[in-house]
Amino acid sequence: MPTTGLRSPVRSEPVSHAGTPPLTWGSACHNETRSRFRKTFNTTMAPTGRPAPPDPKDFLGFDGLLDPEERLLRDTVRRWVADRVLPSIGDWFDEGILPRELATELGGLGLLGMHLDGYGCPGASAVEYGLTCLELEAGDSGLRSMVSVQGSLAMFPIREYGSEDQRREWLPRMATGEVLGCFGLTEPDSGSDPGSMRTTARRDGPDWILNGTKTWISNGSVADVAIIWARADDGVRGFIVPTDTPGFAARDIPRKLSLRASHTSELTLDDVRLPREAALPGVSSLRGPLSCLTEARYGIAWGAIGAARSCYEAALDYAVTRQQFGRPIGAFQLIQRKLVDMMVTVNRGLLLALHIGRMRARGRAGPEHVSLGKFDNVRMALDVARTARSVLGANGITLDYPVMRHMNNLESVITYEGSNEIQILILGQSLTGFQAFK
Ligand code: TGC
Ligand code: FAD
Repeated sequence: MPTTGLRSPVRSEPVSHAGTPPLTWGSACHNETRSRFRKTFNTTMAPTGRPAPPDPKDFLGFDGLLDPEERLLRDTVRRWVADRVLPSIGDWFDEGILPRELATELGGLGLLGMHLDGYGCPGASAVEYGLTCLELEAGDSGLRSMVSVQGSLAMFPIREYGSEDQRREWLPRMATGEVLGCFGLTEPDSGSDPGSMRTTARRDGPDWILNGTKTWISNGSVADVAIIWARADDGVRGFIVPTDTPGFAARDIPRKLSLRASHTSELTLDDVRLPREAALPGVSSLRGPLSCLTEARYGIAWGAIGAARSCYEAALDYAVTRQQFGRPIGAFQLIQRKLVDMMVTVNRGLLLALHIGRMRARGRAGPEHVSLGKFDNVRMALDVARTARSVLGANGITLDYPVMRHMNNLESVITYEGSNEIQILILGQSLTGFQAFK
């Protein structure tokens, strides 16, 4: 499993042309100038002849845009998902479970908190984190959720806003998967509008007392530690709450039709007493939890393509083998139209995610860029899943194929981490300057 540090920035200094006439496109028609141009910019002549036909499962040659370390990581995660998840995921979804030991295995692979630096975290690049989310979600959104919540929502706030003692105490054990975390922001009456939260944190001598209810919390009932956001006298504060603290309780939300291979829980905090050191010292406003969301939304922008890719590939494989009217259904124009739409959409989503990932690696992607990625890639993934479902006919509604499982999962993905309506409003505000939430 490769661990990579920060990449050196892409060359931005101007190319030196000392002693040579300025290079312009007009002059590039001269052979000598053209060869100097190619040398300077390290280009080659476009090869003549027909290139190899595209691979239906990598139409644009996306692999060629990745560096060897990125490909190695991607292949490692893809193989692990194929060996460890795909054979059982239908049953787990059916039974409404995700085995806890997967977290330890993911920790062993270095995938928990992978994009964080230090304290046992590998410091992977934004693209490496994204590719990992993609491959995990090609398995199931519940798996990617487990990793998103652990790395981006539970470990990130400790890394970003925690004290040195808090980082040392929690992060190394969370990176291995020994300790599993959850993130409690949403409440029964505060979903899209977390600023209206009612959970309170009041001081009592050297302690904090937390009261309130959090709901729809991924990993909630299996977590060892919860990051709880609560209203304190000086603003919204984050607290590190061991889940065995008296007054803390978690119960799974039953009868879900989506994200079934994931524990989604309601948390109650009834006079939960915590020492002063449980509060994250680095933030006391909504910026704290909202900044965590940017981290996790970024992973979803990639992850959703994994679900979409899995649906597209299932539909393609089905279309070339399933016979009706004496021919494979893939030979009919209407089915080809669906396959082409899905292929184009998946490829476009990949390029968007990679572009935002490269921007992020250079510190150039803000929350709005991440919202663009989450917004567009999740809606496209849901479209692909619905289309793929139709290609599979009746078989498409079973757990023998991944399609309807992904489709149902994506109904959660389009809602959590800020619904697509909220992403639209974030983007709308960015375009117009007008805030249209309230
Ligand atoms: P607003 O006044 O706009 O902002 C308050 C402060 O936060 C800052 N901020 C951000 N910082 C970093 N990243 C972002 N994305 C940020 N968005 C806002 C902002 O600059 C300000 O900072 P400061 O220093 O000036 O105080 O806040 P608002 O109350 O008007 O809300 C804006 C809105 C609607 C966009 C926000 O509330 C929102 O995003 N709502 C959606 C809620 C949401 O996404 N919840 C997700 C819960 S967690 C979850 O779903 C996990 S699923 C996990 C899984 O299984 O994968
Ligand atoms: P509401 O906010 O009530 O919204 C209902 C509808 O109204 C939505 O379509 C919404 O887009 C729309 N709407 C709301 N406001 C506006 C507006 N201003 N303009 C236009 N439309 C609007 N939360 C956590 O804190 N931690 C977790 O780990 C977590 N995991 C989750 C796992 C799952 C499986 C699910 C389904 C949810 C999870 N959530 C979690 C909660 C999730 O973040 C919320 O469901 C989400 O933020 C939306 O809140 P809500 O469901 O209360 O919907």
